[in-house]
Amino acid sequence: MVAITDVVSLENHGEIAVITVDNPPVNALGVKVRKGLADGITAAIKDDSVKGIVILCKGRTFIAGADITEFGKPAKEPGLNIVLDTIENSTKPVIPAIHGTALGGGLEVSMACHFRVAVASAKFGQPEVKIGLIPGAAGTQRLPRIVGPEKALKMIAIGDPIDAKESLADGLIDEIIEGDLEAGAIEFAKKVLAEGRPLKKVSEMNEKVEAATGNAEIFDNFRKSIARKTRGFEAPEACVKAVEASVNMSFADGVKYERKLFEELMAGTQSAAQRYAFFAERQANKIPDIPKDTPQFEINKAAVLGAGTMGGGIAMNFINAGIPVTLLEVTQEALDRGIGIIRKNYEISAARGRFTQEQVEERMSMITGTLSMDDFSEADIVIEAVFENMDLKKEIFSKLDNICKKDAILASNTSFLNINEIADQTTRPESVLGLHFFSPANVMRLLEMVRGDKTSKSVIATSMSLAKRINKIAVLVGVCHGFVGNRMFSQRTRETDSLALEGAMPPQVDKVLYDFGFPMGPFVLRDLIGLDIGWSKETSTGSTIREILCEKDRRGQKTGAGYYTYKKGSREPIWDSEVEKLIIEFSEKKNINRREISDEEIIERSIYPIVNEGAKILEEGIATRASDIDVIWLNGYGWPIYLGGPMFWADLIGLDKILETLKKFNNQFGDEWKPAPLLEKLVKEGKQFKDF
Ligand code: 3H9
Repeated sequence: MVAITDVVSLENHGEIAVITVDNPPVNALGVKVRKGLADGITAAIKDDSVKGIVILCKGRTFIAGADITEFGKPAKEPGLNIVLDTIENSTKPVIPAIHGTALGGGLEVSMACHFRVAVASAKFGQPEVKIGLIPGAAGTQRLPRIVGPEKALKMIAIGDPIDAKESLADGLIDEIIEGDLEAGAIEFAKKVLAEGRPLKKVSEMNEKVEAATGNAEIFDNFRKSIARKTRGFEAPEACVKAVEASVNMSFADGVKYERKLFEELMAGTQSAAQRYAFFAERQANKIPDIPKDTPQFEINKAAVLGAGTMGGGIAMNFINAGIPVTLLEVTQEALDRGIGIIRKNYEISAARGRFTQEQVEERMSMITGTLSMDDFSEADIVIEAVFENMDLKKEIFSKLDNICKKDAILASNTSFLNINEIADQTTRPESVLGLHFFSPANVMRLLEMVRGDKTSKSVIATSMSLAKRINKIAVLVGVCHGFVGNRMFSQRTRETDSLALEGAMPPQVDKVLYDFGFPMGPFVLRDLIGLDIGWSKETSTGSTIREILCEKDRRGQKTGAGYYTYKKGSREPIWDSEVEKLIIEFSEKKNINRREISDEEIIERSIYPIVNEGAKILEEGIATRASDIDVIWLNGYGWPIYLGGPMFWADLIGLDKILETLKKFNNQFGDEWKPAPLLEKLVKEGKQFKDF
């Protein structure tokens, strides 16, 4: 075996040369891999004893793409397109042997080869759009030539991978290898040689793109189909344009056009934000004082206390991951209702073709309903999801302490309350932590993990692994009222309420924040969640607009009216003069002089206090890093990923500009606007949140 570079080697197996890439963790196409591939192929071509070439990867996956950490830095030679030309122009067949994921540049390498083989579990995709880019090494030109422009549009502009079976049917691979991949790929290469198969150069396969020439409808229809989902994003449209070029331009011109679009996106802030988010999510897993080898507990059985919307959603996460759940309610009626809703959710998924009726039954068989906490004695983890009442939670944890086995993790789904107080009700506060799921808990990916003063490292390490298993993105935070997400969010709620009273009616505020990139405005969101959460008729004093609306039985979408009204069966908010009148009267009663409020002020008033609170949270050590706060906002609060999260966005806007505005509002509106000392410090030192 010959080492070509540190990470690429070459070994001849008779007449077949095998080039092996070994660049953990995901064999990304860093400069050493690119150089190794180019030099390895050149060496194999020069070697007369070699008749065919196989490209193989060590470790968990085939090449999973370009090395994203190299992006935004000066390019190093050889560029990937040069490597791909070397491969495609080889006079000897080149065949990638694919396992794991051939993604991005990895798929582009494969498509420059003459044939492709893979194991049955392999996946293939061009996910660049998810980091705000388009494929940059001819992927937008080669993929349509193999799978056709329509399929290529989906794969490139949406970015989801396809499996080996589908790839075989589409001609993206030539054979699925059963058994040993390397041996199978060598066998395949020998077969190609024995049969004297002509070398397929994808760049010259024009049949599928020519068939679509002049058919602009393909692209128009596709644009329409993704418009809603891709609102605000730049990369999807660039993907469509590049695939369109594969139909309307020569291969060489298409590659040049693709490069231009790729470079424009690479230089923009959206891709920078999306790449930041990619690494931020992975960084959140790493907790400075909890090493990777921290001992963990086994989690095979879960228990959930409370079968309401939240408890039911939480239970579904475990079931989906194959972990059986015991679900507790106080009455048989509530239990039946809760389990009924879970079944209904699964049935809806089955009706949409996500899984079979048999799988619905299989999942349902993993839930055991109970009215007795004694049935929690075998659970490895218990999650309490009852309503937010400290006394009730204390009582529950004291009981759990008596019933649950030693080493069981005792978690509360509280979204505001003090985990330390709850933990102190038990004789094992080290086993207690907060696991704050977001509604709907079976859909939302964020899990805010709250570390109590005494929570053990093993409990945190186990919970982090468990989060991955149940497909959540976990972020560890400390104890404070509302933790990170809700503490910051309540700043926005306060300000949007004030804005309405000062002159910006809900439709204006909603439009500004929707245009900013949130999935919906704050008042529409409140109508959706329900205005009556935490409200009761008995204690209502009509002291806020929300209370007045609830008193009028305008409790949100579910009652057909909240801030807006809704026609039966429709989610379309309709502005209502009655609410307008009510807000104006309320302003008058409070002696608030209504005025015209600019859209710019709405952004400053509703987003800057989020940033300011984030700075306080960082300073207090409630969040480990600014990027953790951003992961929370991206995955739990609908912050648009192309703006990176509030802390990333603040760095982009300029901390000095934000500080200046906070000071202005501090004079105008009072202490709530006092700038966080950390913000002042960073500005003074010319630093950003990312430096903290
Ligand atoms: C591209 O290819 C552009 C081309 O058109 C060429 C243009 C010229 N680079 O996710 P995991 C790290 S753009 C650098 O936890 P999993 C990751 O940070 C690229 N590092 O594992 C993590 O590091 P750490 C197109 C990367 O098993 C570790 O690998 N490709 C890259 O759950 C493990 O990652 C993509 O967008 C990378 N490309 O999932 C694919 N990828 O351990 C992006 C991963 O220090 N990657 N790392 O935290 C993925 O989707 C997933 O990582 C993958 C594995 C499915 C591969």
